Amino acid sequence: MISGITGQDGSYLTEMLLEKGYIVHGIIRRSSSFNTFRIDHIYNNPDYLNSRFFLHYGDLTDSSNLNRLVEKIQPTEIYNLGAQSHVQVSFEVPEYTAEVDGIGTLRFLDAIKETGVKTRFYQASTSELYGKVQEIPQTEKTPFYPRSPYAAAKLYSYWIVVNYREGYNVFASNGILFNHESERRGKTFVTRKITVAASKIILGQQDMLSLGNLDAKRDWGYAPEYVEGMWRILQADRPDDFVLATNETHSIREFVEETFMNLGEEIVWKGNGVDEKGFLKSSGKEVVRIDPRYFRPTEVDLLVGNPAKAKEILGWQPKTTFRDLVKIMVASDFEKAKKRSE
Ligand code: NAP
Ligand code: G4F
Repeated sequence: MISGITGQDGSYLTEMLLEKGYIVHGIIRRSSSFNTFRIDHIYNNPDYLNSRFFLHYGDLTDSSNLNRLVEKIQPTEIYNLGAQSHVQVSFEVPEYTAEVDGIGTLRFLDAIKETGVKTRFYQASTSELYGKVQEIPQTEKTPFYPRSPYAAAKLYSYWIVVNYREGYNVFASNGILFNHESERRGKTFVTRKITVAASKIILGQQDMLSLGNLDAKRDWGYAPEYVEGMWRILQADRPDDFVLATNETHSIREFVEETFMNLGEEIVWKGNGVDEKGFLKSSGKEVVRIDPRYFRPTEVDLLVGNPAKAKEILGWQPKTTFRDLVKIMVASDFEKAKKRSE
């Protein structure tokens, strides 16, 4: 059973579990427009639909719905990936974010406890928990310091997972995942925003890429590898908490440079602070500028995770490098822009 099945991770996880022979039940939100584009190819596969792949309407804000679904489906594994997952948006809708990303997890865990269903529970915890980092690199033992309503809500989820594990013997684990991206990443997250915009700029379909803080650093991995890590977390002998990360960090500025490099262009930066601009070296055309609208009230300056525990206990390690990740995303977005397919 997967919440957040229509998201980046949900779609990759579904593919992986179906390939392993699982029956997958996904929770989708009712929407006035289509929100299933990442899983339509699975839905439209006659081998899967109504035999091994089922979708149910539901929402993490609705406990009676979650109770009913857990009781009806009797899942052997639950992956709680559903969330208002955008950090900047969480400053605009803090209460809703707390409801979904914090209390939503409690609702799920309590449904397991009250129904007595024997299952394993994966919680999509996050490197945002480290926020104003207390240690470099971050490990499972690094103290948390959340810096957004999103991170504060996820902090509650992290601890309620630990509490239900210790108090009620629920097999519940936290995957503390550092940023992971892909060609399916939502277009308002910075990596995909950059690869989509740069592709369109090169093709003459867009003039400018507006960004916020160029100097924040993230530990970026490739999403399909991270969902495999989620699965491994639930196959472990006992429930526990694991960091999944690459142990490498790069700035947004580097991501921009690497993206344009893949498109055959070099970026030259001029100016400082909000007046800084990025130009194509070949033509002098201005293509990147700073828009303070994308600054956050509190920023997470640097994330870099040490996945040694996951390697040792789960045999998990990332494979895709930063350079390969950018290459994969640019190749996909450039093709889509050429075909004007998204
Ligand atoms: P995503 O693409 O934004 O997907 C989020 C999913 O949650 C979507 O399916 C969304 O449904 C669903 N959702 C939102 N509100 C919901 C609600 N009230 N009830 C039920 N479902 C709801 O996120 P992602 O990148 O796949 O991330 C998956 C999970 O991992 C999230 O919990 C995220 O916070 C966490 N995480 C992500 C990263 C990362 O780098 N990607 C790192 C650490 C942790 P709609 O399609 O209808 O909007
Ligand atoms: O791509 P982002 O929005 O991702 P962020 O905030 O790191 O959160 C993502 O990763 C978390 C794991 O650490 C997840 F838990 C969370 O659900 C989500 O998937 O922003 C990355 C960085 C930030 O420092 C931001 O200030 O990029 C900076 N940034 C600069 N300009 C921008 C922009 N971010 C966005 N979204 N848009 C910009 O224009």
